[in-house]
Amino acid sequence: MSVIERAEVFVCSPGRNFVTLRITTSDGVTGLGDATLNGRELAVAGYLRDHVAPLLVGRDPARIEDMWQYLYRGAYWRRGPVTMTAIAAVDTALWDIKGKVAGLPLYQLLGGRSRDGVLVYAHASGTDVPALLDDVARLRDLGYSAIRAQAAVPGIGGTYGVRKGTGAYEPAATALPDEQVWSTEAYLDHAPKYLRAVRERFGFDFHLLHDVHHRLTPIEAARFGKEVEECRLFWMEDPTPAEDQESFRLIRQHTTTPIAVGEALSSIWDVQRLITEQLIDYVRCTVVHAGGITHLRRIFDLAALHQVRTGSHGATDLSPVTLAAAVHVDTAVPNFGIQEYMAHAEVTGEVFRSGVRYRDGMLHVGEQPGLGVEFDEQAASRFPYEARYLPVARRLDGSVHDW
Ligand code: GCO
Ligand code: MG
Repeated sequence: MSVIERAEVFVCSPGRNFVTLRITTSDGVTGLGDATLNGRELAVAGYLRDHVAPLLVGRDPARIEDMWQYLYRGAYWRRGPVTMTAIAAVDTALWDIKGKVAGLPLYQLLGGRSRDGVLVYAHASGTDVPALLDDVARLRDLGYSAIRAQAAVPGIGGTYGVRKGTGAYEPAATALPDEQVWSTEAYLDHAPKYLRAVRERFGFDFHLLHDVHHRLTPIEAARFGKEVEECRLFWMEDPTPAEDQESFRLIRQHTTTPIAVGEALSSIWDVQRLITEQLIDYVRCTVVHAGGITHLRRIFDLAALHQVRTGSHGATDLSPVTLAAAVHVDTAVPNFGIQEYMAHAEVTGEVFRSGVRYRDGMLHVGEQPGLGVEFDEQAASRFPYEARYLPVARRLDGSVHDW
């Protein structure tokens, strides 16, 4: 019987930090898992190296479900982003191995194709409204039929989610957390205007999305959702923090603007009520932060029962390993909605070679066995870890705001 021989953790920074787990079996088959938790990378690397890798050696790599239960129940300490990201990395690597052993791409192991391609949304942003409109035009020319729009809010300096100049969108850019200013009043005044400007200029023949980044209270989010109904958004994302799932009921009572939540949530229990009580329309959990393919499928199956569709997180702080795994899952599940897509920096491709391809507004998985991603350890060693943090938001009076 083939057994797990090695589990190695690599932390590298080709363009941004990534934590990668590589499991090798006694037959010489390798599997990859992403373990990147933006701004807390080394916590997961340590969890894997110190507390998980020693438990894997000698075990059967084919028993994926059992391994998941062993790591989740066995730890005693349940849930939480660090634990769930570590479990996700092991789970993803084992699915990769299973695919390679079977000689099949991952989506085939998940039940085969439900669709020919995976609809993605791209990111338009602008430091002012004309710049945002130019960016939307650019993405439409590239063939995207779903576009997220974010513009800087006047009078409060840098706004999260808005690219500076022509640089890449980079959510974790500074060695210590940058402290940004936030004004709910200014945002609520400005955002509906630029979303309307996008629709006025380009019409309704494409999906328009917007990310609120957890910055509103439920009643503010209700007002915002109501005000932008005429823009017919595909979704408003993270309108309010989601620890209190019940708080979404208030938003729901006031608006038909669809709601998407889940990128910062890591287990089925974190979205259970949101899903079963139909308080959201899209669940944005993804492979890396929600316990891997095994657990994500459980979340998506629950969502399917309640007419909630998928909309997996896909920012560049998720490695190409996660993107590939997500696109395999997206290809297979019946209740797929949309996939976030933000192309990785070119230099990331020196370390991770992925079979995922963009074409005409969609992503496509390759037919390579498993995930179809290769990791170049030599190249990775040229890009050592660099401390990088997400910004912190403070209100005009200096107090910390929700995020
Ligand atoms: C998105 C996100 C990202 C996250 C980032 C956190 O919708 O893509 O909100 O910008 O904030 O991935 O690490
Ligand atoms: Mg988001």
